[in-house]
Amino acid sequence: MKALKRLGARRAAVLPLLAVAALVTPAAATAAPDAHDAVRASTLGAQAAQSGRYFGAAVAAGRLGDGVYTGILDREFNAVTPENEMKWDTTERSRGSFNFGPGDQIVNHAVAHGQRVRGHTLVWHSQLPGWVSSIQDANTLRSVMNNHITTVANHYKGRVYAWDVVNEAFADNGSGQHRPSVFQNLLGDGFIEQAFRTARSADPAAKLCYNDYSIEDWNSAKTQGVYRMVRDFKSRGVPIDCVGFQSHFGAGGPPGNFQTTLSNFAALGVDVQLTELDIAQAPAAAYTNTVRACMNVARCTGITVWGIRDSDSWRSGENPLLFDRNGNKKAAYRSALTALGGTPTTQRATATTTATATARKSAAPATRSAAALPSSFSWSSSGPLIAPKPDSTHDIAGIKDPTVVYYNGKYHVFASTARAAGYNLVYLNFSDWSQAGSATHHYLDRTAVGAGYRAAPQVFYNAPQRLWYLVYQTGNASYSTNPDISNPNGWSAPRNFYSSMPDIIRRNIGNGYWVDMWVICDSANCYLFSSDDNGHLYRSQTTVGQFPNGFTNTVIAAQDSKYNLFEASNVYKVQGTNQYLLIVEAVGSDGRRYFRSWTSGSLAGSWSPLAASESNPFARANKVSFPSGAWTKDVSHGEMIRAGYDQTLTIPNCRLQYLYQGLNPNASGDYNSLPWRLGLLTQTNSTC
Ligand code: 9MR
Repeated sequence: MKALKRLGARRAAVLPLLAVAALVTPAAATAAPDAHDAVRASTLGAQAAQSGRYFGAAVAAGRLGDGVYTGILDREFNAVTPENEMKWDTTERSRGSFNFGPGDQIVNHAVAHGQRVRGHTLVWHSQLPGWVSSIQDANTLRSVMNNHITTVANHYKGRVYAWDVVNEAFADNGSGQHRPSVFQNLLGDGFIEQAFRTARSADPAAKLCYNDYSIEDWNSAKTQGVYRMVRDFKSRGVPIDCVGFQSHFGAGGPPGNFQTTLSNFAALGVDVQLTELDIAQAPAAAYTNTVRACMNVARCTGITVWGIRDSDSWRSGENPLLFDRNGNKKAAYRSALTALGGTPTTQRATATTTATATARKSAAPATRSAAALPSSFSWSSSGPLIAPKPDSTHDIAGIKDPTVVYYNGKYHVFASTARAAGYNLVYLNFSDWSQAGSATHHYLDRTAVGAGYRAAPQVFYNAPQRLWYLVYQTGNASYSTNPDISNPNGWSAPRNFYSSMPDIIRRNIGNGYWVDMWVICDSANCYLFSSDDNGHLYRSQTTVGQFPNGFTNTVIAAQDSKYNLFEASNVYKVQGTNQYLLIVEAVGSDGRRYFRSWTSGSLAGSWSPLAASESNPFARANKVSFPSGAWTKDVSHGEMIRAGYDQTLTIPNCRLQYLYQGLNPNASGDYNSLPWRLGLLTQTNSTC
């Protein structure tokens, strides 16, 4: 990111030559920018994410060893619900003795793959151990229930985004009343409220949901009963955030008034979700109608199917899911993806014929998607999506060096703010790229991060520590931590990774600058990369356990001439492969910024060129189409849209997206005052 006086001079010198080319901006004024089109995705989770929603699946811990199963899970879904592993008969089979093993297996998998977890379920009359159902006095049951909720919610705090606090408490008999159960019988109607209040105290950050089946038809007595309860809770301040509609449908799909039901509940001030979707025989039209009902309701924030392949379903005889027994996509899959706004690929669409299924076994979707990255790349760019928002005390000229994670239904972006006086940091979040431009900018110099030189941020969640880290440069390599990424005031004051610049950097930096610190961890170690604007990429190492302390063994990880290996390096794990990707910003022969790329089998290994030259770059303006106008010739410092958000920095293995800084080609002058803007590249040559 560095302000480079010498480069500024160099760019000024080439600008007159570029002026003619810069004017050849095809139809810039007439093409309507459409961020949505630019980011249309080809998997369920990625597409749902474009509208700030999630697409999840019920997961069984016992199937996590099945590669086809996890291949689909990690490619398609960005949320999971443990199918049975968090139920009372597993978590507290005997009183006071808790077993989180199977639930942890699923949560660990989800955290490692950037999937959010819906906790299912804290209080349910079914799958309840005999010792609970045979309790006979209210006081004992109340304390047992409260202790169960508190202990389970505490264990998963920070890792479960929403809980089905109470499941299926209403009767099917047309009364609109609660069903009989040990909870209802001993504690009365108030047990649901009690459960929600206890859950809120145990994990104040988790969303608390009521979950039930056969409440999709607005006219049914059961739906009305649940509606009255939610209305009552909201009016009395009983903590409830969401209602889960299980959506176990017959072949006819959802009732015609399902969307009405969803909007009526949403209007009470709760989010709604489809939590256990499956449809007998999976008719494509029934899936379309179901997904559309959710998409048409702003507060319908996610859909979870109750299993992955038909053979994984609790009603497997009815083939109700999106993938067949071989893991092939069914017609229902394509309906669901299309209804989400995505584009099913032709290649995948052919993968469903049973005649070819056997022959395809070795090339099942999961296997194919785990292919290594290609060796050349082409892209399509959005227009500028994020521009500075100066206020009375922040006269910002450029917004730069973005880092981004998608977490809890939102993109969280941190970036450098640049002005003649120097650099600091800004934070914004939004649920959809089309809203990026209208997001509020929170200036971090007003927080404990502090004023002065802070730039080039990198954000990630340290899952073992359950803590967010913001890494940035201050002259040293610095970081702040925060338990809640969405709270800009939660960041700690800066601390340094090193006591001073490591010797090897001091010896090699020449006239450069020490910039662009980047942390990535594998299962054993964390690595801190940095650049010196002088042709060197450095790498230090510590253990995952010691992080953020103990960075030593600083070495030169890669070197080239100054402008060929300049700055802004990103290092990522490629999802589903044993490949790591390194990209480093270079300065082209035209003075414009572009990226080169390398891969390695290990973070401490040596890097082999992937698309690493000016003629075959990883990302350079001449390999980018600009449907809404060629607004930049620089493809400069940015961040990949990751598949997850934790310290492993995992990115998808296809249809990459890169948030980058670009610049009006006619701009010139002081480097710090250049009008950098942020745009989004989407890979156009991926095979998925
Ligand atoms: O899919 C679950 C199945 O494996 C269990 O045997 C069953 C036991 O009751 O529960 C199934 O999941 C249920 C969910 O937890 C609550 N809503 C109804 C689901 C289907 O029965």
